[in-house]
Amino acid sequence: MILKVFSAILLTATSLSSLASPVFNADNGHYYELHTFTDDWRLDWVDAKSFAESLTFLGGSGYLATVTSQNEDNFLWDTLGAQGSFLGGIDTSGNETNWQWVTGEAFSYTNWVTGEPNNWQDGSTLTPNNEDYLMYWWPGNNYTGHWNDTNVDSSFMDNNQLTYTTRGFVVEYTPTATSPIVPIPHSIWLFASGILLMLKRQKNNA
Ligand SMILES: [Ca+2]
Ligand SMILES: [Ca+2]
Ligand SMILES: [Ca+2]
Repeated sequence: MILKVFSAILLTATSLSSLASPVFNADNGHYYELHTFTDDWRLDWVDAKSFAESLTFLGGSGYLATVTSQNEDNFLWDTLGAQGSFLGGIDTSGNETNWQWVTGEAFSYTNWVTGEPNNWQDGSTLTPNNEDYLMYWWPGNNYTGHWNDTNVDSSFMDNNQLTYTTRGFVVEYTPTATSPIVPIPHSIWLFASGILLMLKRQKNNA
């Protein structure tokens, strides 16, 4: 019985610690994690927002990342490697006059690619949805580290091929707990279950 319980705990510990840990930004005390789309898993900006808000870490709810300073911007691009990811900005006006962060923080710091936001091909046959959602652009001349407005799922037709400009999204956490929860190393669980096994054998032999 005890062994069964320990096996269950061991299994739980293994699956918990296989999750990627959010990355800490010492400048503002926030944590960030990159979620990358696959061939089988892709979300539009609205669903990515809901997904982010369903997550918690250290007592704080997740949200699509808000980039409110040069430091945070540099951290996301350089340390997290967030190029090509959705961010938590939305143009609620549809005409570039009311960009907002999902958290309600002031949309005062900006870092657009020159010429963006540009509502590229809004409503055309290439991109039926309007460009009202924020993403990091990809590295390149004048693009590196900068922002682009894209449509809700970042899709467009490229030579008759459905193509997406985003490869994922960034979740940010503002922790309310003071210290990270340190996962118990596998070796300790293995050691504990080994001891229990040994005790059981001794009892059976007695
Ligand atoms: Ca932020
Ligand atoms: Ca727009
Ligand atoms: Ca654009």
